[in-house]
Amino acid sequence: MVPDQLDMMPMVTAVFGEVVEVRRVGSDPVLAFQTRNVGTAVVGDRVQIEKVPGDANEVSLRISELHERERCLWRSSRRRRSQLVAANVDRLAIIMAIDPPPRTGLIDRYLLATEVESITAVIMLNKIDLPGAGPILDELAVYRDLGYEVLPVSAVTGEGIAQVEATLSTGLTVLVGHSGVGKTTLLNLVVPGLTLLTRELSSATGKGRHTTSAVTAHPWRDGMIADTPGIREFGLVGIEPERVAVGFREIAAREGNCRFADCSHREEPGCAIKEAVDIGDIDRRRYESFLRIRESLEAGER
Ligand SMILES: Nc1nc2c(ncn2[C@@H]2O[C@H](COP(=O)(O)OP(=O)(O)OP(=O)(O)O)[C@@H](O)[C@H]2O)c(=O)[nH]1
Ligand SMILES: [Mg+2]
Ligand SMILES: [Zn+2]
Repeated sequence: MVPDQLDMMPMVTAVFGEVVEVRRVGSDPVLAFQTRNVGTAVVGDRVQIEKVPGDANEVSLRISELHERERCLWRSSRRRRSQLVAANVDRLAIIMAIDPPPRTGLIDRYLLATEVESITAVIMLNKIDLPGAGPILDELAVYRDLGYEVLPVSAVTGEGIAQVEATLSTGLTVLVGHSGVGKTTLLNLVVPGLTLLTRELSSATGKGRHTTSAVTAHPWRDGMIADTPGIREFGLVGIEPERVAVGFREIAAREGNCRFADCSHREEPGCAIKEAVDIGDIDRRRYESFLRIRESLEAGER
């Protein structure tokens, strides 16, 4: 459940190495030094700040306390084994686009990460001004059937933006997805006066410049919205293979009906999950995605 109001405790909204930006809803941001014995802050961290004792003219601030984290968004990749992207996340906005096209397997991974941490998830399909939106929305219908909000939007025509503004108006939302789907463009459109650099395509190289390189959070109505760098892969962190069903509502809801309590939903007789797939009550692609993620975790993805 996303709270209506963020608490008044200062929140880390950007991290620049030794210095972090901290703000409360309704106040201007301040800069504060990290303190080694307190731990390394990430966006979303709730902190206490204090004046650095010393020269009376100095108004340096530092973090004196880092509060316990809840609802963490972790990820790993080939380059970095595991990384805390943001803490105290209320909502994950999974941004897909017509181009680059969605990868449903990536959506399933994000949904697993949110269900495990009790983070609310919404799915946005951006760039619906481009041709090909119809079939992609059909493909995403399975998520709506599962109870997730699916918002078709276009940052170019403005279609669906009012709904995005309303949906993201409370709590800390983190925008995630592939590079180039339009996360920063959407955020600039929602938050008045925000002018984060977005990716312009260079006609010479066809490669994007100004892709987002850091996590930064920005106030919007009663909440905050954080932009993140686009990802190529979303490696799961700290999830045991046995828990993958937590991320698949349609599987979790039927697990108790399998003949064997420890059913892996692969070859066992009396498997309620396979039966539901066979009669079309569970989407076959989602079931295969479930098996794939589980196998990947069993093979040692961390
Ligand atoms: N046609 C169309 N283009 C869009 C739309 N939204 C964004 N774009 C374009 O998509 C490109 C990428 O946009 P960004 O906002 O930089 O994408 P991003 O997801 O922030 O990318 P990273 O920062 O690399 O993760 C830019 O050229 C935008 O102008 C849209 O709704 N329709
Ligand atoms: Mg960006
Ligand atoms: Zn089973």
